[in-house]
Amino acid sequence: MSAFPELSQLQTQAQAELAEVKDDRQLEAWRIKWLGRKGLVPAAIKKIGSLPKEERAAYGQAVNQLKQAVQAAYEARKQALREEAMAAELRAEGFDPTLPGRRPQVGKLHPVTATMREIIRIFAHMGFQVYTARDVETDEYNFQLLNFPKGHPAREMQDTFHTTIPDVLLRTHTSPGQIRVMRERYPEPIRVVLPGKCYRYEQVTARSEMMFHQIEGLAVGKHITFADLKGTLQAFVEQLFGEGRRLRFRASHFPFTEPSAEVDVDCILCGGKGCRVCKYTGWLEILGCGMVHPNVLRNGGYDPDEWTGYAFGMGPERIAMLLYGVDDIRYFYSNDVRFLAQF
Ligand code: 2NM
Repeated sequence: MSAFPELSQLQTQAQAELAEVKDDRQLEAWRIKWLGRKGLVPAAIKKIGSLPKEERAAYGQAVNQLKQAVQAAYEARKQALREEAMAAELRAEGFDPTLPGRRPQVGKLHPVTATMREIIRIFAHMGFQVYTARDVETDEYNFQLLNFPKGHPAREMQDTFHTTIPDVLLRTHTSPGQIRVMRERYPEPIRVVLPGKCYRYEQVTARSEMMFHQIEGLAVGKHITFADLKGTLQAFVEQLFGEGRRLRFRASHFPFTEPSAEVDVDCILCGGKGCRVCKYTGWLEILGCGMVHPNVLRNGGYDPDEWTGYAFGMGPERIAMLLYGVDDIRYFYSNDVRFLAQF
């Protein structure tokens, strides 16, 4: 640059004037004077044309450097002015951006919800769809179509919440949804799980609440057997409680399945040796199941001479109690954050 002292001087002057710029308006005036179409820098560039040929290359390089330096100085000043303006605005508002942030409290899933989602995830991976049915049901769907005729003792056992409308009630189990699925899907084969709330008018104790959840499963097809049920439940239990878990099927009775069974898993705490959790039996009861009763298949629209099916049902609260070592179901619904925050 020393070869063209007039260019060095231009740059020095431009920078000196830029340092005096205090606001956007002055900055714009400076830009027009130095970089504008008729500004001093473009004028210096135009001078190339009037120089002898031998000097043009060296001058062109020098003037180009000048232009870039002046432009960079302009951008830097513009950015600095913007930051000063922002800082002034924040100071005026009394806002200090250097203070540490306040973390918002983030909630988490209720342990029963987390358990239900895990159970649903496992069945979804085995090809089961999720079907969400209504909580308010009719006597017909909640009992009659499930092979609980009027006067059946199981109906009195499940003390029911009735509404002011005759024969309209809160479902006592998620099973009425099974009839709805069958009536909707016939004549397709079915593989669904039905999660949801159930209601029973009974004494609240460490083991039972008036509102609780169920997850039921249903498979209907042309060749479904009890062996399919056993294999599906074995796979489910191993994913939920760990590989190598042993299952025990005990003969039982439900109105909507025949044959019926209750299923135990070897105690997840002691592995079967016997402890307080399994009441020294080595086994934990975790679900009920069976082959769908011919009457129930027929009520769903499926001819039991052509179709078979299995069904199962479990209580997510009970499973959450086993998974998390909770010994009283009432903790789940007492809304004590000290309890809920542990999971
Ligand atoms: C259980 C146990 C055994 C069940 C049966 C049906 C239906 F409607 F398909 F027949 N739904 N759920 C069932 C069977 C439920 O819960 C402990």
